[in-house]
Amino acid sequence: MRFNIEEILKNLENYRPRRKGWSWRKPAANPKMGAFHYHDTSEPLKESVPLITAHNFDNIDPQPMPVITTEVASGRFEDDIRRMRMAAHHGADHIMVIRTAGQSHFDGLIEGSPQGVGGIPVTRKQVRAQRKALDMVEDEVGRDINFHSYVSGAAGPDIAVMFAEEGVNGVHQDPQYNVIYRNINMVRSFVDACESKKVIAWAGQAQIDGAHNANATAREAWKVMPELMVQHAINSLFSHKIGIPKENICLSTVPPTSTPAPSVYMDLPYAVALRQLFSGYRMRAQMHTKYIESSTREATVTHVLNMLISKLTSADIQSTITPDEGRNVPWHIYNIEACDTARQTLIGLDGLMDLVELKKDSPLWQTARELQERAVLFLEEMLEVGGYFHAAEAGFFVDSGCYPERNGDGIKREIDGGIGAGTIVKRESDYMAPVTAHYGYNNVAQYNPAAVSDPSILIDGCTFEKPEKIIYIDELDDTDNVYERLKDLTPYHNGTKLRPEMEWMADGTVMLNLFFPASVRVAEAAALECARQMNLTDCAVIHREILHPSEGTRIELKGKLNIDIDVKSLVLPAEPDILSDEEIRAAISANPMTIVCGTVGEDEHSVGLREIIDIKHGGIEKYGIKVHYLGTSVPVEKLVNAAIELNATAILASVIISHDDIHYKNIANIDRIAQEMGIRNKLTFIAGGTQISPETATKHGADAGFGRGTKGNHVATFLVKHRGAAAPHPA
Ligand code: Z98
Repeated sequence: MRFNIEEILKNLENYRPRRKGWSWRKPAANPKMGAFHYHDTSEPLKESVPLITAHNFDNIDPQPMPVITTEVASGRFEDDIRRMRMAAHHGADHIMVIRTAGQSHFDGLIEGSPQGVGGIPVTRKQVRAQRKALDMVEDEVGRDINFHSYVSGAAGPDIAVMFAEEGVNGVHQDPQYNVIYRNINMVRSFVDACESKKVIAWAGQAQIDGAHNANATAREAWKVMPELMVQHAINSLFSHKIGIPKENICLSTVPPTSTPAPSVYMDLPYAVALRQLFSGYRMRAQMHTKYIESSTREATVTHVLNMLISKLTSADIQSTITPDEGRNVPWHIYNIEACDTARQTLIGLDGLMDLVELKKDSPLWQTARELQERAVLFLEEMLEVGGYFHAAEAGFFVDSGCYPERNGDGIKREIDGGIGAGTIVKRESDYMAPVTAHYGYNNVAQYNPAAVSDPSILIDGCTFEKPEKIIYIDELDDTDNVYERLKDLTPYHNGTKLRPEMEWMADGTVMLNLFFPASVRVAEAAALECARQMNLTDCAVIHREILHPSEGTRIELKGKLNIDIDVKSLVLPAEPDILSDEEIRAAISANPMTIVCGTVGEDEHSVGLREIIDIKHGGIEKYGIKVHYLGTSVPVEKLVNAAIELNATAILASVIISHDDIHYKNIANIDRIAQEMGIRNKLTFIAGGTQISPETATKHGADAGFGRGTKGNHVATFLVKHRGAAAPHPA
């Protein structure tokens, strides 16, 4: 059953999260699944969509140990809910909601669910609706789903409080992100971070830092390895000192480089150095994004190499980023593909470290040591210049030299500059705030000594203890709200109408893959013209790739197909009735079967028949059927005689040549001769060939006819069923 979005939106004002805090996966109690023994798997899901190849393996769906993240970035929360559910069934248990508005620029909490013009912020309403939906998803998959967004910007502490109230389980929080990337005043950012981190600690949330952004911003990403460690160090120790337990502090680590660089040779020593320096903290591994462009193939390899590093070292959370960040196509399919890439790779690498070890006498350790030394020197120089604020002012960060080299191109921020400069005032000596999870001194003892450890008793509990005190504000805008967005979509939501979709219900978006023997510019123009002639609107090229400068270019294009399919009007072809391989094998083993076959008349085309027979391509031999292949141009009498001699169950006649209807005439001949010989009712007679229509073949006397697209299992299923039916042929 589909989720009913309107039902989820009902009564949101009274929704309360049913749990708080982060959940890690539990190791599998049973290391066996199907035919296999696993080494580092977690508890399986109650309901899931296994990997596409799983049908060959009893549909098992082993789950790796790291929490798997998917980034949901379409912005429309009502559509993201459906994506979250799909992702959870593909193994994601960490749903990160990307705000599409650059929310760090807002100086307060936004209410309702506005889309605005500059993107979509995260609001209480959407957090509530999504957390409520995720409760339902948790029940389906039988695993906790961690919900996550960002505590950054000038409104960071407001957001932190709202997230703690609403049961958000994980957050990014790193004041360095504000300073470097959003130019928010550094003093304000660190003071705000103290408040936010207290709240994060209270809510039991996992915290991810922002160091990876340096890697994604630096001119040459691999040069900032020492700085990345410094950024991790600043945020990790700061957070721990404020009260977040180490096991909830996650370093956001990204392999510093990408191929065609010798990436593992460079990334592995970095990964080792980081894990040595920060033992006790958690690793959130994310693929490198700076060099991701628009090829899903390329991004997938980057992702897989990232997971190789994770396996060779460690990862507590494995992120999966789709190429969205490079080309703004935040589509359902890419979330699901990336979750599957993670599941497939991590399970594929199960037990790796039981088999291999990192070579002791290799450059690995030396390079790791050197990186650590560079990071320590960086910290020492920060102390020399007067601490973080002065270092940030002097442009220490995101400099493209590998410290201690400097290129002088670091991002410089002024201690007194940026958004919110001058807004920090010293607390009065009798400052008092009757709230839970508050940083710094708080003169509550004068009112009630018990309030020292629990200040909110002074107001009979704050919103953390008394959620009924939260003021829930619904949509404020009459035209820009979820109900308006849902209005015309009922037939799509209830499944009576269909329109193709990539991110939002019935958005009409489709993707075309085209190849032209032309240069990029010509291919692009040709692709757009094709799309126009296919009646697509809003077309844009989303990926271009030269396969050869003069032989051709591949183009991926998106567009909108504004047509509706009335589901009732669809004519669904009957499902082919195919037995499973196991069922066919069991039937043949219980009752062995011999068949004779050949191409008949003057027909030399044997390839199709061989494909139906040969084990190599899944032919009927693989089920244990004994096949006597009589060759090509076999006279029809010979086929029938061979069937009698070998006491065969069936004749398979391949008839390709069709002029003068010779193929059907030969079918009729085989039927007639078999009847004359008195064996027709004991035989199964199948005719096959590219020009064969099943109906005409049976009209001419065959028991079945198989045309184009036939596979061994189709024929084997018929053989088993027809023998089982054993209805005597009318003489
Ligand atoms: C990730 N792919 O880390 P705005 N704070 C930190 C961030 O890293 C980010 C924000 C805030 C990345 C996702 N990260 C991008 C430390 C963003 C976001 O104001 O919404 O842009 O803040 O998973």
